[in-house]
This record gives sequence, C-alpha cells and structure tokens, in this order.
Amino acid sequence: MRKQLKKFAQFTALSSLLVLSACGGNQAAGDEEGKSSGGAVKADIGVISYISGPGAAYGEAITNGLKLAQEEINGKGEVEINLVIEDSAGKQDQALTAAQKLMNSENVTGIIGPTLSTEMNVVGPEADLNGVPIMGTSTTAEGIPQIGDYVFRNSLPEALAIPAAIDKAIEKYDAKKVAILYGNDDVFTKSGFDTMKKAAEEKGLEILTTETFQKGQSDYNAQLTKIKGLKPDLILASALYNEGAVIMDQARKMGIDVPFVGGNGFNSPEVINIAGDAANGLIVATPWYGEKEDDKVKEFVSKYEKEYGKKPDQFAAQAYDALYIMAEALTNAGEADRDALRDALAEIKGFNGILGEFSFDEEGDVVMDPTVLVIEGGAFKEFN
Ligand code: 1QQ
Repeated sequence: MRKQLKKFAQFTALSSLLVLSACGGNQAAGDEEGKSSGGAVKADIGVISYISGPGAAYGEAITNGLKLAQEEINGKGEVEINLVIEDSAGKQDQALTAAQKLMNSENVTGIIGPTLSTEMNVVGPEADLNGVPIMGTSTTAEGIPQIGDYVFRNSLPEALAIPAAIDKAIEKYDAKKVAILYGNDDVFTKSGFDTMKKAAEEKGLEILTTETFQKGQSDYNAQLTKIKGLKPDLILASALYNEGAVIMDQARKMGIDVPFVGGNGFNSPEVINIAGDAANGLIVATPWYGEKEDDKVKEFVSKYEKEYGKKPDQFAAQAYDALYIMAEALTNAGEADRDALRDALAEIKGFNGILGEFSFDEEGDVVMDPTVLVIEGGAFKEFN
C-alpha cells in the first residue's frame, strides 16, 4: 500500500513542504483561502510538455487537450484552474528546470506532465521529494508511479498495451517468429522492449533477432537488412513516432511487408503524416478510440475538431481526462494545497472520462482495457 492517505505521515515530504511554505505557502493566487469569490477552489496547475523539437506533436496534442478541459472545467464554476505551461523540448535537463521553476512557484498546487518517461524519471523524484503531486498523461514505462507517493499517471502502461496488441496480431496472422527493434537510449523505448521480450517469450514466439537504434537516427539499413533476411512474421518495434515512422518507411521501401506491432509512441497520427502508405500494417493498443459510441467521446471529438481543425489523438484525450481528474481531486480536497491534492488524487475511483472508467490502483497506476487498432488505407481502424 504505497499510495495510502499520508497526511502528517511522511516527514520528509512534510518538512520539505514546510520549507516551501516558508517561502510563501502553496495556495493559488487570489485570496488567502485559495478560493474564488464564488467559493470555487482556485489553483495553478503547472504543465511540463514536449512542445518544441522532433516529438512536438505529442506536446501539442497534450496542451490542446488540457486547454479544452480547462475551459470546460472553469465554466462549471466549482474549480478554477490556471495552467502554467512550460516547454521541455523532450529533454531531461529542460524538463527538470521547468519542474523546479513550477515547484518554486508558491501558487502551483500540482503538475501535469512531463510528456516522456525519460523526463519523468528525473522530474518525478524531485516532485516527490518536494511534496508536489505530479501526474503524467503519457508516461507509460514500467515503474513511473512507483517513483513515489506524489507521482501518478493516467496513461495506459506499455505493460498493458503491448501484450494486448501482440495477442491480436498472433491471433490474426498465426505469427510464430518475430524480430524486435527498439531505441536503447530512452526510458520508454527500453521499457517497451522489456515488455515485448517478456510477452513474446510468454506467448511462445521465437525471437529471431533483437536490433537497436538511437534517437534521431536516420538510417536503419543495417538493422532492417538483417531482419528482412530472417523472414519474421511480425516486427515488434519500440519507438517514438519520429524514429518509428522513418523505420516503417525504410522497411517498406526495402520490401519488408510484414505487420509491425508498436507501443504507445507509435499511436500518433504523425506516423501516418510522416510515413504515408508505409504506415499501413502498424498495430497498436490504445486507451483511446475516437469512434466510440459514447456521448462524452463524441462531444469531445467535435469540440476538439472545431477548436484545432484536426481529430484528437490518444495524447489529447489522456490529457483532457487528466485535467478533469485533477479538478475532481481539487474539489474533493476543498483547497489548493499540495498534500490535500495528493491525498485526493490517491482516492480517485470510478472516474468516468472519455477514456472510460478510471481508477488509480494502490500504486497510483492505471487499470484499463485497451482497444487494438491497425493502420489501413492511411487511417487507424479497429483491429479485429
Ligand atoms: C513515454 C511514452 C511516450 C510515447 C510519450 C510521448 O509513452 O515516454 O512513456
């Protein structure tokens, strides 16, 4: 039970809270109670997002989802959230600087982000140490909520997504032999690899080869030539979209036409934008399916399209739900206080969002049933 209520219980957090309080407290701007004149809880929520650089489409979707949720939440009057958005450019050092700035701001009650697990691995421990609740909306590597009691996520872990996608691919293609390709310099892509290897072994698949690459790599000829020669039934690839799309493009150009199975990083429209038809045959599991027959989903999709001129992806949807979860926790906390928010977050159960029903488990992790999608004819479709 790592996420139990811990008011007055954790002395390290309490003492760092006192230090921060001594620097001016942590209530939202406005009056001393952290409430608006109408009695709504007022809070600044810091956001650390990947807004510039090669993975900027992730951060763009996330901030769009947050802003849409913010507008709706503030319109309802129970909570008044001010988003303080910082760009991390997908880099650990920049994410940490952003986090420090936000944590030092007396008005910031909680933080949403950062975008990458690689970033959360440095930011999470810092937030935990300072007693600032932090929630990733897209951090899916193993072990993120286990960083500490103040660290949460509402994103579908790779450990749930990848086995679901592999199962469907095996069923459909009677797959027996796979090749694995993964980025070995990123927390998320490495964790995705661990999950792929474990899932492949458990399902009795033969792993013909394991190939690696690095961020920003542009030539995958060596890895793909080897994979092609081994004739796998499937390629399991753990990549962010920027590298993943280029890998698929080069694979198809070399005549590799077998399906790819990817993790959360691949579930971005950017894969199709970059790779075009070469993206066909990519299978991913997702917590978000925009075609769902559900009034909340439909309303979100139509509002998002109207506001931003494109369909929301998984990253927008997860961020949208995340701010609603924060708002519900702030309402339940009844004040803009970091410890009270942490405790209220830990208690969220049966939250009904656009991703379906959501609860945190005892470790602040997510339990959800993903939908498996495949890219066909240049679009994500349900994979049956
Ligand atoms: C992680 C991810 C990425 C795909 C986020 C964009 O899941 O880094 O954990």
